[in-house]
Amino acid sequence: MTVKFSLETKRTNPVAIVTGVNGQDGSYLAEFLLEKGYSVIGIVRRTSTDNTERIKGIVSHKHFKLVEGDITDSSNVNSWISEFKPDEFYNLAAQSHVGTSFKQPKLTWRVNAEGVVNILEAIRNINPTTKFYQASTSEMFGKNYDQKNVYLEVEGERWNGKVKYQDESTVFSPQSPYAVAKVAAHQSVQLYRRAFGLHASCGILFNHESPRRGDQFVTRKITKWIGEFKKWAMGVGYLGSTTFNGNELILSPDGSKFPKLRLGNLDAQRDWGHAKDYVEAMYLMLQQEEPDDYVIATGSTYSVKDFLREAFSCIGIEDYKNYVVQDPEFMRPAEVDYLLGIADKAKEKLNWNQKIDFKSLVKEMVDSDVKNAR
Ligand code: NAP
Ligand code: F7E
Repeated sequence: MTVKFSLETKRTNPVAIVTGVNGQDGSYLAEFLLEKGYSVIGIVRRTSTDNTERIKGIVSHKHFKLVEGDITDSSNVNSWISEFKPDEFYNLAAQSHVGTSFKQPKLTWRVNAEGVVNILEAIRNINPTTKFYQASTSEMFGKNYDQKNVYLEVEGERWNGKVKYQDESTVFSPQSPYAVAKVAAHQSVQLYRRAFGLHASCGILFNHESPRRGDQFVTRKITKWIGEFKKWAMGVGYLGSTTFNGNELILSPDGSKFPKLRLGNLDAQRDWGHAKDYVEAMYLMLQQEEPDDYVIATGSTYSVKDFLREAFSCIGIEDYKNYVVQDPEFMRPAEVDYLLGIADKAKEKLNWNQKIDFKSLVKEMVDSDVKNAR
C-alpha cells in the first residue's frame, strides 16, 4: 500500500521525526505519537533486506512516512530538518549493544556521539524551534551509585537499611565505549541547551524490554530460547527427566538433543521496565515548557539469575540451572554490576508512572516467544 503522507498534514498535525524507528523503542514511540494525532517521519537505514518487521502495523498509516537515512551523514540530517521542519525530534538511533561496542568502538562513537552533534547542529542552524529528545542511558552511571537510608514497613515488619541507587545527580562513570559515547552526547545536549537555548532534553532511561527487544539482549535471548526449547520439548515428547552430556541437553531416553542456553555474567543486576511505559516518558519530556533531563526507571532491581528464575517458571521449570551454561564469550571486558533508578523527578514533574511490573513483563515476553517459536 502507498503511504499517503504529504506536507499538508503538517499544517494541521504536529510533526515528529523519530530516528531508529524500526528499533524496539522507535516502533512503540511511533505508534504512540500516531495515536496522539502526530504526523511521524520515521528514519531507517538502507539495508539490502527488509528491516521493517517491528513497524509493519504502521507503515501504511496515512500520517506515517518512512525516510531512508543515517544520522552519521550530516547532509542527510540537514535535509530532514529543512524539508520537514519538525515540531519534535526524537533521536533513538544508536549502536545500542554494550557488548558490541567493545568490538566496534569507533562505529559506536560515530553513531552515538557524533550523530547526535549532527542533529543538534542541524536544529540550531536550520530550525531552532524543533524540540529535541536524546536517548541517554543508565549505562552512563557505570559502577557508580549513591546510597540512602530507607525505612519500610513490609507486611507489618519494620525494615531499616541502606539502598544503593542512581538518580539525576549521580556522577557518571562509564564502563564501555557505548557509555562513553552516550555521556558525550548527553553533555553535548546540555551544552546546546545552555549555549544556544535549544529545547533539548535527555531521558536517562534504565533497561526496558518487551517482546520487540532485540534477541542479543539478555532478557530476549532468554525468552526466545525458552520459546524454542518448549516447542522442541513438545515436539519430541520431552518429559523433564534429563541426562546431560557436556554442553548439550539430551532428551532422555531417546537421545534427541537441544543446545543449552549460553550466557555471560549472571550476577549483574538491572532495573528492568517495559518499553511501552518508557516511550510515554519521552513524549512527556517534550511537552514541558522547559527542557530538562529525567531518570526513567522502576525503582526495583533484579539479577540475571532472578530473570532466569522468573522466565523458566513461566513454562513450569523451577530450576533453570541444568539448562544454562556460562560462556566466557558473553562476558564483557568491563561490567556494570548494579542499577536501580529513582524516578521521583519524572513522577513529580511529568506525572509519569510505570504501569507494567517485572513479573508481567517477563510473562508477556515468554508468552510471546512461546507463541511465535519456529
Ligand atoms: P534498538 O532496538 O537497537 O534500535 C536502535 C535503532 O537505531 C535501530 O532502528 C537501528 O537501525 C538504528 N540505527 C543504528 N545506527 C543508526 C544510524 N547510524 N543511523 C540511523 N539509525 C541507526 O534500540 P532500542 O532498545 O530501541 O533503544 C533506543 C535508544 O535508546 C538507543 O539510542 C539506545 O541506545 C537507547 N537506550 C535504550 C535502552 C533500553 O533498555 N532499550 C535504555 C537506555 C537507552 P538498524 O535496524 O538498521 O540497526
Ligand atoms: O545485558 C549480562 C550483561 O545486553 C544486561 C541496552 O539497551 O540497557 C541495555 O544494555 C546484563 C549485562 O543490556 C548475557 O553482561 C549475561 O550485565 O541485556 P544487556 P545492557 O548491557 O544493560 C542499557 C540501559 C542500554 O542503554 C543499552 O542500549 O546481562 N549478560 N549474559 C548478558 N548480556 C547479553 N547481551 N548476552 C548474554 O548472553
